[in-house]
Amino acid sequence: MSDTVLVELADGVLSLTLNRPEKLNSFNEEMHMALRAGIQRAHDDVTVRAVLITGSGRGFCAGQDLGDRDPRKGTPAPDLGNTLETFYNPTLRLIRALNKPVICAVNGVAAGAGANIAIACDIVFAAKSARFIQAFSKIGLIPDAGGTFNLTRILGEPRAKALTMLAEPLSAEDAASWGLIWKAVDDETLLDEALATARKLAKGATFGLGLTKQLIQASASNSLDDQLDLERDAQQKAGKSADYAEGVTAFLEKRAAEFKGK
Ligand code: LHQ
Repeated sequence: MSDTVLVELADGVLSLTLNRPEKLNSFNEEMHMALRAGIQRAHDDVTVRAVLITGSGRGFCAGQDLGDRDPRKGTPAPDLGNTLETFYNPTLRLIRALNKPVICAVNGVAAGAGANIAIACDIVFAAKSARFIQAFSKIGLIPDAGGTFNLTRILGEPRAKALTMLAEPLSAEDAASWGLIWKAVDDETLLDEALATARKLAKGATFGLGLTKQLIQASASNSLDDQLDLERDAQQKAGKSADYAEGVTAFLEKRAAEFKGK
């Protein structure tokens, strides 16, 4: 098992900690595969009801490890399309397809694909000292890992274009006030707050949360009519879930619900 991602399962929360701190947790192939395996486990393991992604050390993730493809080595130009298809895109798709909440605790700088992986998570907390940098333009690349999709939809064209073309750092507090993340919190409380949220969700009606996530994601490319149809179908499923029966029963019995995520 690789130590480039630390994996821990407790209280229904699978914590995945990017762990190459000396390189600000930038991605090499090993860390890609370890993160992918962690998220795949969240798909496969019914005892996992929420995921928390964070980084060790002072950074969250500085994107691709640029030392991995050193142009000074004189090797032919790499096929970065293939890198995306092989490593980044499957992970992005897995995070979005996972029918369980993915919480991200951005503990420090998030640059390049590291920023865009964070933004692709469902609920993003960031330490007030963290910065988000669309670093791609500084090295002649385009914003990947879903950046052109998510930034444009969340921020609109003017801010998406300026952020990506200028590659200026965006503070955690500005990211929160722009709606790019959920909350900027004190550095000292980041992990506790993110973990408490993950634990709360893991105890929640996760069957319905999974449906909610998929509906909200689908809305970006749907008409209102399409979306109303999807809501009808999803509510039909939710209404047949054990979580719904338990939620209503607990309400009527004036007690806390015990959801099972089914
Ligand atoms: C790093 C890195 C790094 C290696 C810090 N690699 N060592 C997809 C397809 C395929 C290929 C290309 O990329 C992509 C997607 C992408 O992600 S492209 C964007 C790649 N990332 C970047 O361009 C960011 C590069 N890093 C930085 O600009 C800075 O390090 C930031 C602004 C993130 C942090 O700055 P500082 O806080 O001043 O830290 P630092 O620069 O001193 O970094 C600390 C160490 O981490 C340092 O190593 P050293 O041995 O000198 O202590 C850096 O070399 C290393 N490091 N990022 N991406």
